[in-house]
Amino acid sequence: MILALLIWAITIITMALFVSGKWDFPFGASSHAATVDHQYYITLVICGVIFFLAQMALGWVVLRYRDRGKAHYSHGNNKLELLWTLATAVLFIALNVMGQRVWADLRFQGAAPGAVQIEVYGQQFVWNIRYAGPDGKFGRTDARLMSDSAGNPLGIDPADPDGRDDVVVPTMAVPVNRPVQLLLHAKDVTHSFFVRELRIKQDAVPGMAIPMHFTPTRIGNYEVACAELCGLGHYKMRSLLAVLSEEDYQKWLQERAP
Ligand SMILES: [Cu+2]
Repeated sequence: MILALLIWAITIITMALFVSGKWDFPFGASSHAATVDHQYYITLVICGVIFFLAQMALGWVVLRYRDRGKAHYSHGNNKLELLWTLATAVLFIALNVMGQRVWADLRFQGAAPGAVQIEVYGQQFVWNIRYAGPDGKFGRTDARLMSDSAGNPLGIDPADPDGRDDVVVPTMAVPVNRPVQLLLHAKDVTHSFFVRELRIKQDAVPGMAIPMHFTPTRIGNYEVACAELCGLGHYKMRSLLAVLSEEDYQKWLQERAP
């Protein structure tokens, strides 16, 4: 009897914590945030209702059959097993099909023309952000020229004129309401570029250049965190993303010109 009450109590407290909204997402600051949140809440509500009913039923069975005499052993039921396996499969496949639309759009479709082009490089344990500078062209890079101590962590080739005005900084700024095209790289191990308010989380994988785009809709400072355990210093691998007005963004870029 105590076990049944405990199961019910834990279930109700857990549900109440979710419903209270205390640990909800922070506000969304990108154009796709509402779609991601909508998909998340559909999943949460469906799973929440099923979880609640299943736990309540579990408590009821514990209470109802607490005397050994009432319960009897059964060999299982193939029809029921088939039913809940199929129901679960249909539910999860449907949720995936619904969710992949926004996921794929941000990764497989390019950003709108005129998007701000930014390269993101993850390495143990910092982020380096590269802008193409006034010429709009990224300079050539060469892994053999990479040197943190010489101030060239990305290995930009000094012989290439396209690279001379490239801006490489440890923090990121983007103009509000303009599409941004990111290209993610990793120098050593897998990292993950994560900004909560933008609803963006994407792995940066060594040897790959992974595109991703978004449009920031709210001016402010947001934390960039590494969301992939990448070594002993993983906890301090963070940066800052500033969403600025177009004017402030241009000023920010100019101040950092080499
Ligand atoms: Cu990392």
